Amino acid sequence: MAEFDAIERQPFNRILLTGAAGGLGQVLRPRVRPFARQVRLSDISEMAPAEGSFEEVVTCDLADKAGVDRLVEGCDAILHFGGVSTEHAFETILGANICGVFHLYEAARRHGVKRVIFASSNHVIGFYRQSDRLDGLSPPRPDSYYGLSKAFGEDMATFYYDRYGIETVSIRIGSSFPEPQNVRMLDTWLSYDDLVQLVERGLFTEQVGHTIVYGASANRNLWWDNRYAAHLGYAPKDSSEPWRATIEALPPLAADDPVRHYQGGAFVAAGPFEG
Ligand code: NAI
Ligand code: 15L
Repeated sequence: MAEFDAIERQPFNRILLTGAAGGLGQVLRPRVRPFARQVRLSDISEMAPAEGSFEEVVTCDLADKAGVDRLVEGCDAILHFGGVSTEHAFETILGANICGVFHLYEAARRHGVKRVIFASSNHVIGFYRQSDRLDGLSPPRPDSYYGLSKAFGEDMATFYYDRYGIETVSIRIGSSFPEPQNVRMLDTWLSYDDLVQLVERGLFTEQVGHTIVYGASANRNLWWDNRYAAHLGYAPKDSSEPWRATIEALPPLAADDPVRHYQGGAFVAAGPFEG
């Protein structure tokens, strides 16, 4: 939206980007520079030393409460992209995603952070059928421990807004990769440019409370209605359509493959995790 782009806005003083060494973290790292005077990059993995004085690197495990408290100090906004990003045993998800999101909001409260962008996931609603049409008020149907952890993160965001006034935009990201990889991703794909647009609008839109927005590009079949996030003015520019012919020419999936039936695709069939 032209009006949004034209708004005079103050960049944040220091934005924290968790998960900075990950796939989306590496995409966001150069693209959040205009949003803040300084960017603090963090991950559990080591990263190459930052270039330029506007970047700093702090290695931190999200499961470490005291470490996360130090990590957040001095920041005025957080892009929370760190954590376990696929399905695993509950015990693996627990520290990084469940304790991690609590540590992050508690540190945000202690250090006066007012805005968080939470990388939530379509796996919060992954057990819905692909024929279902959802909006931001549709009840969660997590498809995995991973999806449960993202639902918990969204609830954490609601609680910290209601109790402490910390505002969050939770982006229920579909599939954000350079290109869609299968028939499901023709519907769930989110281009990197559209992801950055969502992050920017999440950071700079006034009064978001806790807003849940679905992160998909302008794909032909949209499962998700963003009417309750209309105040963000998200207007996706990309579409999966240029990849349709290539993907539809791939060998067909089995008739009962969950990738064909469930919004969360293969995640609905992961586990159990025993022994
Ligand atoms: P990724 O797995 O490439 O990146 C996640 C990063 O978090 C990694 O660099 C990892 O080292 C770090 N991490 C893991 N455990 C940690 C811990 N205990 N403490 C600190 N850092 C830890 O995932 P990707 O694709 O970059 O996703 C980023 C975020 O977006 C994740 O939260 C993921 O759940 C979410 N998301 C991504 C989607 C996608 O299509 N790429 C779709 C939906 C959600
Ligand atoms: C996610 O939440 C994952 O982080 C990502 O790796 C993909 O699996 C994506 O969802 C998806 O559903 O395609």
